[in-house]
Amino acid sequence: MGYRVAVVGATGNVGREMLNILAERQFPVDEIVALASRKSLGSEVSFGDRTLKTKDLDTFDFTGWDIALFAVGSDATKIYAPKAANSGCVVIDNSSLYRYDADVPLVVPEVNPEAVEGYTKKNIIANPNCSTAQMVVALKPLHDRATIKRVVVSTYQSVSGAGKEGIDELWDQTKSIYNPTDDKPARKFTKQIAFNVIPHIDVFMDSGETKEEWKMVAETKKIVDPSIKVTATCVRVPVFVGHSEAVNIEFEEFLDADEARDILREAPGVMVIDKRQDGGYVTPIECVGDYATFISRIRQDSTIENGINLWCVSDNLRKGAALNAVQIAETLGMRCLKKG
Ligand code: 11C
Repeated sequence: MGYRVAVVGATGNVGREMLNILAERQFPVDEIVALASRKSLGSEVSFGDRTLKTKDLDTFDFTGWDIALFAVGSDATKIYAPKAANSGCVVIDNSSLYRYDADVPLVVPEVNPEAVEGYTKKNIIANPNCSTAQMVVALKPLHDRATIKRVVVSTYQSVSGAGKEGIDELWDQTKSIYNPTDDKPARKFTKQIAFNVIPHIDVFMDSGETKEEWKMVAETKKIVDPSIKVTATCVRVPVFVGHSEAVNIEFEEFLDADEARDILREAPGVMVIDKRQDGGYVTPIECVGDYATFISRIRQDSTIENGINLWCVSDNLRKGAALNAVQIAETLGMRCLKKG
């Protein structure tokens, strides 16, 4: 016996990946429905070797459905997630709307699987931001060994983090560089993204940091440990899929780089590729379609007493969004909503 599962926002990049991953991982589904806004109504999406016709989110009745994976923006989530949750369906939400709500668990199953049990307060579980998800998978096993004091992270985030419009803008601008008569001004991003980098993701806050940077701080504290200090600089780069991060970690205790590498090799969800030679590290193009968080360039930071530097890369549409949501559903099923 399996679950009745709804995917909300099924025609978007993340919604499609949710359907792919549910099928790939053979999530025990008795019935599945793909929901979308009225403008995408009737479009078809794949679920394994089946084709699903999308249904109207606005009129859908969630009563009797077990789990809804939400991949729509915060505005639509605000309307439809409470509707689903109040009908008894557990919402796993990829937007940022509920992440910082004390009554909603924020879960990365390799890090804080036990937190899913807190879903009962609102019938909602939040999925973190993509740049946080991959980083905490790497931080947690190191924190357990040597207690992290402070993290300094710089991100190199792909345009797919900004949705289909971000992907289209990089593609169109890149083509227009070779065909200057077909000028494609920046729309989604605030500056040209083709052959450029932009130190700005999400809105600016009064502090001068961006919301993306703030999210990495707040979410790491909520998922791993509130005592960890994090400072982030988030940068958009002209890469289609795969976020990369240069992470500097300061610990309470000394941690040798070789030991850190051994710990990470054993850590759930982590793949270490760290050969200390030309090409012996991972770049985003190599992680597309994969489940793992890849770690390379593990080395001592000799400028501080107990420091390690590393390079962390993952598929932002998978571990950063759809995969993590499906893993939450699996964890919820194992711990709370057992079937059969
Ligand atoms: C980006 N990380 O790369 C963002 C996308 O809070 O879920 C995901 C935003 C979020 O633009």
